[in-house]
Amino acid sequence: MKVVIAGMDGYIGWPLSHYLRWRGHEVEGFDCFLRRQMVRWAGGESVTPLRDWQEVPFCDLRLRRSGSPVQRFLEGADVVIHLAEQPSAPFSMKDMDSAATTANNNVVGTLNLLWAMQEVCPEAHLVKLGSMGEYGTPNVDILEGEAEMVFRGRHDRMIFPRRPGSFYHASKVADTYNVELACRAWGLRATDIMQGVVYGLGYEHQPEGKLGLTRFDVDPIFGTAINRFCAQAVAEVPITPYGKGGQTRGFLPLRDSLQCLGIAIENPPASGEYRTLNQFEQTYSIGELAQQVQVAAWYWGVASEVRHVENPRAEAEAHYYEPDHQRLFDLGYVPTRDMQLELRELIGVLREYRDRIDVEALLPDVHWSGERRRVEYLEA
Ligand code: USQ
Repeated sequence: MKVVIAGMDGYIGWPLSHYLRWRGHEVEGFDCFLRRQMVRWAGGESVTPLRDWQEVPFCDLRLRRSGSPVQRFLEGADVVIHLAEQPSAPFSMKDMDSAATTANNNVVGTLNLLWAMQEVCPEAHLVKLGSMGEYGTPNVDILEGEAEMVFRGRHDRMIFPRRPGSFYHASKVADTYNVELACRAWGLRATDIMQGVVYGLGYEHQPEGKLGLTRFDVDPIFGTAINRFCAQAVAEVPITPYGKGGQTRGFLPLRDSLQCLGIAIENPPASGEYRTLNQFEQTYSIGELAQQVQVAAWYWGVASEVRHVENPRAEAEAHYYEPDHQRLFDLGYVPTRDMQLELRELIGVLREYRDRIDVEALLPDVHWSGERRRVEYLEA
């Protein structure tokens, strides 16, 4: 199939392009390098060195005009994978400008892509990266797809309710409704992936069989929980669960994210169908993950400390969490390997880049309340 990846320069986009070529697909892609810029604005830098940006064609999804580069890229596409979004919750909660940049980049970019697909490749399959964080942590099970609604004796089926925890996650909710509408109105076919938190940096399918390494951010704006915890262990500073550490999320290794996206592509929905896939391997609490990282670090002889810090976010720190995630397993998803093996590999690679981890910049200073100050460690 001819696959076009919007956002090919990112954490998932670049390894995905290699994975899909290895699966026999013809892959093209583009990026506007916003992620590289924003990480630098936030004072961070990928721990792994980045390839030359000229290896990926430039195209900005937000710039829409007839005959624009976006449309030219989409000509003849069987699948369009949309990863070209600002991915950070803390960035979106920093200030008004960051919230607006998030909404503009994500919501307007997605709308432009939808209109371009409707014009150029209406039969193509859109695979859109959403987030498990769209649902929040409701006190009921989270369904995968529509929910039966019963109100005052009448029934209907509607998209499962959302309660996003940041303006970033809210931008993904807006995307969800826009993509679903495009399927109903124009007959587009789409898979909306509600992805959990991805961790790891290694991927296969490289020339000479070498392990590929994707970009790896560990700063408090663009780094995510497990990746940050591993970097903290390697840098020999405390691992920092926020608050009580009972926050529970779905997680999956990068390799499994690639496998799941491949499965979604190779099993498309029907024309006009809007399909949701909840994409994660297993749920863990943040406190459990800190311990898992401690154990993996110990394999390398590194004794790490876990110290809780005050939680800069507004989120439940102990809650019910039961999201369905059967559909990908039914389509053939087989988790690649044990979390400890993945964490060991990750920590082993990070040890080689130890000097590139900026220890001074690891504690967050963006609070959901609007405050800007470094968080404090909590009493043990
Ligand atoms: N957390 C800590 N300590 C840290 C970093 C994070 O305790 O040093 C906690 C957060 O408070 C939160 C949880 O870990 O409760 C997850 O935070 P995160 O920064 O790893 O991930 P999140 O902000 O939720 O967003 C990430 C990706 C986003 C993706 C999402 C999937 O950046 O693109 O959509 O994971 S999910 O979380 O399921 O929404």
